[in-house]
Amino acid sequence: MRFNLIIAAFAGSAAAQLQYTSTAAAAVAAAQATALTQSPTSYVIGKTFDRFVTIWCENTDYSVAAGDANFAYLAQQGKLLTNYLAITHPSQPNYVAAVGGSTNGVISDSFTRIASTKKTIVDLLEAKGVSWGVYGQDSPYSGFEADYVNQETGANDYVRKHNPLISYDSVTSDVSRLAKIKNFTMFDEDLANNALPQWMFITPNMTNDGHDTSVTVAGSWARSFLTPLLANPSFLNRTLVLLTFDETANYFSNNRVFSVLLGDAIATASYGTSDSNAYNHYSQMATVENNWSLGNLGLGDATAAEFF
Ligand SMILES: *[C@@H]1O[C@H](CO)[C@@H](O)[C@H](O)[C@H]1NC(C)=O
Ligand SMILES: *[C@@H]1O[C@H](CO)[C@@H](O)[C@H](O)[C@H]1NC(C)=O
Ligand SMILES: *[C@@H]1O[C@H](CO)[C@@H](O)[C@H](O)[C@H]1NC(C)=O
Ligand SMILES: CC(=O)N[C@H]1CO[C@H](CO)[C@@H](O)[C@@H]1O
Repeated sequence: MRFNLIIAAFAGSAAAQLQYTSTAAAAVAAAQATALTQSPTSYVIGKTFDRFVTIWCENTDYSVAAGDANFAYLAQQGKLLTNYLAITHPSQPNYVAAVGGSTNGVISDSFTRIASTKKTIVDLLEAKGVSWGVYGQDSPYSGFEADYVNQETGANDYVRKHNPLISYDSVTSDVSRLAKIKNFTMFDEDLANNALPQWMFITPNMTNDGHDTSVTVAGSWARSFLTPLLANPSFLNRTLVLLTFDETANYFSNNRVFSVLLGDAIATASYGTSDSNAYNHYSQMATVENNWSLGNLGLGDATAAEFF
């Protein structure tokens, strides 16, 4: 896995690209065949929801997302949060913070590892028996720790920096935790088997999250991904969904990102309404921690406002 990452770092030149696709493809195929993958389920009853799902798109200012027809449509299917701020720039520390209550000193998108003494929401969830999973679109196998390009076009596809847990040694040093860091093939399988976990973080690929494309692509993807799920009882079973963005594109703004709460945990009477309370990425942790009485990490999660 480290080997793939090193190869990926050379992927800039055409020759290196070729080396990447041939060498890494063989290594990936071998690992794909043996990678441990796990989908344990649980039904720990929460106070207001029994499942939490967050879906992250990329690099879009609030007003730009609000102006997209599909994001605007989704806001009508739930409650819009009009004062939700990302934590920082660039991407990676926002993902890291949303599960660890702190950016843990991460200030860039470069390869990073966070010391095993640093805890995450996973420690709290596991202590109470709440199942969890990360689904990263186009990751080639469960527990993959590097970056992965589209094997036909060479385009950036799955990236480590958008995976919230993969930089934490407390996660990657544990094979059964790595086995719960999966791809969308596994999401489809888990959904079909009614084996989705109670807490999940979903990262679309670099096309669908808008990173390498536009808000139009991200909005269209989000609507098409969510619409069938919001009608599927093996997804929607006292479920709270938070659709958000990692950060704004404009580094000189207050980092306000367009965020919508969806799912049957939201009363239909509040569909199409908005909430102007101050939230941030730590609010996801605060909400989940209170819902299942998980305690907290004593970091950003301990002081953030919870949703509702
Ligand atoms: C997704 O992960 C599973 C489990 O490791 C693997 O078998 C499958 O081939 C992966 N799907 C894709 C499209 O790479
Ligand atoms: C991302 O996924 C979509 C399918 O949802 C696919 O069409 C697109 O090619 C993928 N992006 C990359 C870079 O492979
Ligand atoms: C919904 O959740 C309950 C427990 O809260 C569980 O018993 C039931 O099997 C779930 N239904 C589906 C369709 O997942
Ligand atoms: C998000 C959520 O469900 N919050 C609730 C968690 O439980 C506390 C205490 O019962 C409520 O006050 C919150 O509204």
